[in-house]
Amino acid sequence: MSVVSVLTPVLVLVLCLVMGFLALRGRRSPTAPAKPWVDEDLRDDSEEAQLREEDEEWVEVNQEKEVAHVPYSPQRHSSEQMLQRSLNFYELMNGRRSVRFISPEPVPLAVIQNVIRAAGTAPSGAHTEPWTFVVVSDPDVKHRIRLIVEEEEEVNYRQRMGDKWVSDLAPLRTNWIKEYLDVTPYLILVFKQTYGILADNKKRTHYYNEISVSIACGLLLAALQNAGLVTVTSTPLNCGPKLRLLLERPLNEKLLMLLPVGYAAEDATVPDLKRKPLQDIMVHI
Ligand code: IYR
Repeated sequence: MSVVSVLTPVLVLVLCLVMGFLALRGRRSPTAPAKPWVDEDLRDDSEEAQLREEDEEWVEVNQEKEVAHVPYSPQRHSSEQMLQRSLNFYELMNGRRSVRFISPEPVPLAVIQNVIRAAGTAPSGAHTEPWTFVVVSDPDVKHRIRLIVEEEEEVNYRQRMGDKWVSDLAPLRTNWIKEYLDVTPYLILVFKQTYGILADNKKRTHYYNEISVSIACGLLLAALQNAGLVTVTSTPLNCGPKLRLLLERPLNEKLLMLLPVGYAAEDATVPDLKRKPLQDIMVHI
């Protein structure tokens, strides 16, 4: 028997072992995507865009509505008043912090309705107002949301986010356990509507829907701060489809943000972060 034929089974075995090892390693640490923070569910649906061409179900945004243009003269202030008002508003907003320790103390629903009214004043592409704010106070639904979010976030922290992201977050002391989802009086789940559905079931394009809803979220945060309430802008990666199903939202709605809302807990703490000074964020030309 030649040396080669004696060695062949050994070589095959070694080859199998190496391939098996590589396969297992690949499964344990899947290659991290280039941008792990991009939620697949939030991507603009390219299939939908292609269908749009042939689909006769779509209508022009303001097809049937003749919109009148009316005079508009907003209130003006003297320079001194403007200076004072802008400083007051800056100071109010500078006191805003992302808070993860929220009190269970009840908050009047009318306040939540008003902050959502304020969010709904945001500008939007072609005035399509592509937002839905789902307010949850039912303890059972809040708990189910918590279970969905914690299950996904554990996978996010352990696998999807990767070491660099997790270590970048270390100063914030966050993890996948989200007690605030059970505790806070309200959860506001902000959905972007990727397209509109009219009463006759025709669809209409929601231009810049993610930017529009993000602006609305900014106003919502300012309105909460103004009311003396706190929140944390959570964006639970990969939870969108399950939460959409749980909350019985239609397919054109994608979860952009989940905001637990209430008073700050008495023993709440926040990381001692500093904001960039004006000269680092403003360029005057
Ligand atoms: N969504 C996770 C992780 C997280 C990500 C960023 I970027 C933060 O600024 C904070 C947390 C979580 O909510 O824990």
